[in-house]
Amino acid sequence: MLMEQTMRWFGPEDPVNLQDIRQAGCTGVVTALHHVPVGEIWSIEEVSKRKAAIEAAGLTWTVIESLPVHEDIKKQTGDYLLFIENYKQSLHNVAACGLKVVTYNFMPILDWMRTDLAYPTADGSRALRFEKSAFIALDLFILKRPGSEKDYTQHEIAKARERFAALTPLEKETLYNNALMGLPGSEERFTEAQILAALKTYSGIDAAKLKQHLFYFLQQVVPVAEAEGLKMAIHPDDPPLPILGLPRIVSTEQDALELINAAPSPANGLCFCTGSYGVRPDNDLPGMVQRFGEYIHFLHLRSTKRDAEGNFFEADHLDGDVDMYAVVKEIVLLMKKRGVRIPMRPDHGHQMLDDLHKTTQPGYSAIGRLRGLAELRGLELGISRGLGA
Ligand code: DNO
Repeated sequence: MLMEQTMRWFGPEDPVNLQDIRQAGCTGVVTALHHVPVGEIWSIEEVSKRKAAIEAAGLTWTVIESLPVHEDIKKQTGDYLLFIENYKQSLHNVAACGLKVVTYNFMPILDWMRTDLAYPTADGSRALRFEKSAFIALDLFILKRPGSEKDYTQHEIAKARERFAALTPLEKETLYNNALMGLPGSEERFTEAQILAALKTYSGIDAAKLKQHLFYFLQQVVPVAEAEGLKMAIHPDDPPLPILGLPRIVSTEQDALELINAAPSPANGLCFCTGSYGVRPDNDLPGMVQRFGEYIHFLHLRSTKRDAEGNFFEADHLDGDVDMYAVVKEIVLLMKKRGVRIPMRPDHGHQMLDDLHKTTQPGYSAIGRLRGLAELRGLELGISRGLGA
């Protein structure tokens, strides 16, 4: 029994089309209604239309990535009760259309973040990278976030100052755009004034409070998901550490355990992203697969390579700090035990070969993901046969 192989598809506007994804060897896609504003209800009509288009291309759609959570729910401000009701209605509607897994995240304001979208690797392909000094330079010297210097050590500030001094105006602009003008899948773009204003709205919300808000949200929506036969799958923070003074609450095994315990149900589960959790050396990934077993409903397989300064870049899928063999082995054993195929996608990929000459979506070009998928599929088949699974 092998994982269900999918790729992320951003909808009709995606330069990588459904046929490309099928030719990569996938049987399905994961996608979202990106045109529906965050907080609004996903209607049965819109979901079925999208599903029919995917099925017409010979693919399936069972995993949503993402059904986004409105900022008011994260802050418990404004119309958050209404947005929770809308979320529940969307769950009813997507279940009525036969969807099975709902990926979401609870990262305040910003979804995933990188400082460099074209980091040259040794073989000439381009990777996504998070460079700590560049990020701190952005925070301290470009955004000038009030109070930001309290978040860093003297050593970090000195390094960031040096880094900032060496940046050309164009490099400063690129850094800003990379970090704050929205990576694929995140619906947000911020001017400097907008991001500073948004950050201010979190001033009274620390990690403990944000956790309470997440737990409240789960206690509301998980029973609906369970009754509808849906599985909720929370994506971890990426990177898994506080940024711009914002609390981050899904970064470690302990965080994941607490959120599951807050609304215990098989419907309250995880999107196990090895790339995000794997940035922290204190996350034992194969052990987490063992211990979270029945709560893992979707897999993002990707590896990062970190250094002592707190930088990381996205390595090839079978390289870097993630022991992908050990992770995939645990997944094979888990699926055997549970008797289910867990959907996976090769997460991100390098920009390489012909894609180097194309305008591609950072992390989501076709060929790099195809390489990742091919390697992961081979790894899984070998492990699976070897174990007689
Ligand atoms: C980045 C993605 C995330 C993810 C969301 C899920 O490549 O993994 O944007 O889709 O955080 O809600």
